Amino acid sequence: MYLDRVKIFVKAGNGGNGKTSFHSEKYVEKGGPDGGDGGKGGSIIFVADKSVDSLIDFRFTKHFRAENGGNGGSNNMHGKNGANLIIKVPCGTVIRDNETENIIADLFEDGEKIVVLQGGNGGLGNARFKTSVRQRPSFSQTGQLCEEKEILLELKTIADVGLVGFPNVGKSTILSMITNAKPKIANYHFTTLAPNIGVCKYGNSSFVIADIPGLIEGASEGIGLGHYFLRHIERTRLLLHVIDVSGSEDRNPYEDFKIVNQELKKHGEKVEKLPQIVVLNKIDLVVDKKQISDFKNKLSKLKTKYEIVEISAVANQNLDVLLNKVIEKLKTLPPKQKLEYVPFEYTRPDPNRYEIINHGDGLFEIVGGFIDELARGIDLNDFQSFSYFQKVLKDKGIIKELKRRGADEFSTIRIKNIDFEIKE
Ligand SMILES: Nc1nc2c(ncn2[C@@H]2O[C@H](COP(=O)(O)OP(=O)(O)OP(=O)(O)O)[C@@H](O)[C@H]2O)c(=O)[nH]1
Ligand SMILES: [Mg+2]
Repeated sequence: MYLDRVKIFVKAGNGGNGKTSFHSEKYVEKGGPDGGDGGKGGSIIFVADKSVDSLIDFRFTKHFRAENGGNGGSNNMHGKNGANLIIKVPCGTVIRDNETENIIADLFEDGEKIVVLQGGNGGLGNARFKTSVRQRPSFSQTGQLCEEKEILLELKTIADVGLVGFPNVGKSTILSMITNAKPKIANYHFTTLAPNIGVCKYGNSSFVIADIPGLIEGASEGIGLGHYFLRHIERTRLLLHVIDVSGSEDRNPYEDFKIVNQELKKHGEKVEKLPQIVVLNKIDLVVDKKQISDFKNKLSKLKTKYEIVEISAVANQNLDVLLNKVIEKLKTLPPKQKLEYVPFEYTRPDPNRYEIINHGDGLFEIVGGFIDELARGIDLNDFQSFSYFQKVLKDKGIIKELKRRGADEFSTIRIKNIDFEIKE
């Protein structure tokens, strides 16, 4: 099975918790706070790797989690940072957020990487909350939690040249003759069931060429193997439209040419507009040369002008002519390009923003990134922690804002799942 589109789940590591502890030593009473900070969680990083050529590794492994940060320890011991998780994908993998289908990255070049999810920050240990008036803070902060995200990996092969045409016309044979690829070749339709890629080295030039399954009438409606695999030639620069000009299967080569072009058109503008070199294959089987001139005549009457090369792939006839043409043509074409997209990023709520929601009946709820962050450090059963929390609300102007919105000492203030009252 060829896998070129797959959903997976990724999660960055949570931050480790800060520690609440006090220095203890024989004969030393009431040592100061010495709780260390939690470590940072590992991030999820994708990297394009040329040694990976499909998404098959993701067939059964669907969940990827980076390591959590370690908790802080006594003696100001910092928690261990969680290891990043590096996930290798083939060059040409487009990474999307599954929910919105927004593109996060198009990993194009070997070694290109992207941090898709940042690991959570570690919580601060109680030593960090020591002030002149709070000598022995009895609270610390918990680590930042990270959500799991569902992402979509889609392989859009990067090749300079794409081979298209009806089944059995000799596409894979051409690939096998001009590259080191060893595709399956046989005298029946749909021998090729998934894209094959090869590198053609010729003289001082080289290019990457992709062979995809044959197209038949109705491919865009899913007939045959459908047009599914056309995504692998979407970002080629040039197509070789291969024709069995001998009509060896009692087919009409010109009809085939029109049908395949129709199917390319239905797949979309990008593929339709790609320049084509028309490759008339199997000339070794052509008895009456008129077959070739008829085909060429018909082509010459079309608005689009095509370059035509006559070859026999099995007899290795004129393949050098073809290669010279391809290399010359590629020189005139724009380089391979990434998709055009505005990169989508997973963001955490802004840690400075908050919002007050008046639910009526004296209930006010405060939400937002500022509250998320603050809530990591509150233990309402702890007097000190609660006082610290009220102070932060006051310093930030939130108490004032609550009052302006109509809250008084009888109102219930809610953050997360905690209710409390304003204390003067
Ligand atoms: N006589 C002759 N036979 C050829 C030539 N090129 C390919 N063939 C034969 O045509 C048959 C089909 O070749 P493939 O290369 O598998 O064709 P394909 O276009 O990849 O076919 P699908 O993968 O099924 O779409 C094989 O039996 C080849 O040996 C040629 O130039 N001359
Ligand atoms: Mg084939």
